[in-house]
Amino acid sequence: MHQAFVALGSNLLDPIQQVKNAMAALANIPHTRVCQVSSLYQTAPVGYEADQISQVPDFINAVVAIETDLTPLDLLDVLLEIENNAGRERPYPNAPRVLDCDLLLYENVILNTAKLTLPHPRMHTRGFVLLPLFEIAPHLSLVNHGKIAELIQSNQFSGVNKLSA
Ligand code: PH2
Ligand code: MG
Ligand code: MG
Repeated sequence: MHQAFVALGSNLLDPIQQVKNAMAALANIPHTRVCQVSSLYQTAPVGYEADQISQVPDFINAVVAIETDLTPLDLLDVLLEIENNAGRERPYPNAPRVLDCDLLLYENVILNTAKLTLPHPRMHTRGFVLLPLFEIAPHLSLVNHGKIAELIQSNQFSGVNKLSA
């Protein structure tokens, strides 16, 4: 079995329920088991223009640790299927979404293909990924960016709030 981490995000149509449904869907992937789930976090939108941001709903984000016998690309296909089953549409880049399932890490695999980049290329900059990831894997280091604990320390991320269970 191979350890992997998946980031979940939603900012449309009952995001808390969407993320909970996605956690259940991950537990049903063949040849895969869920090891740990983070809390849910309410997070301010990241990566939008200043004039857009007031129109973008907050996200619910979480991170899940899994073990799987699937290859990274097979796992990615299943994650996209879970997004599609949730009703994911892609009308324009970064459109509000019912569900985003991003493969963050797969063991220490480094991959740069058109379909999949590992580790996820932006994860080290994103509080909405690093804070839930730190909750379930506090000792983790990223190949090119060092300890996630130090990334969190040095970035002082704001707008990431853990929801009480
Ligand atoms: N996902 C994005 C862009 N910005 N911001 C937050 N807070 N949470 C996300 O999941 C998110 C985002 C692209 O996938
Ligand atoms: Mg994403
Ligand atoms: Mg995605």
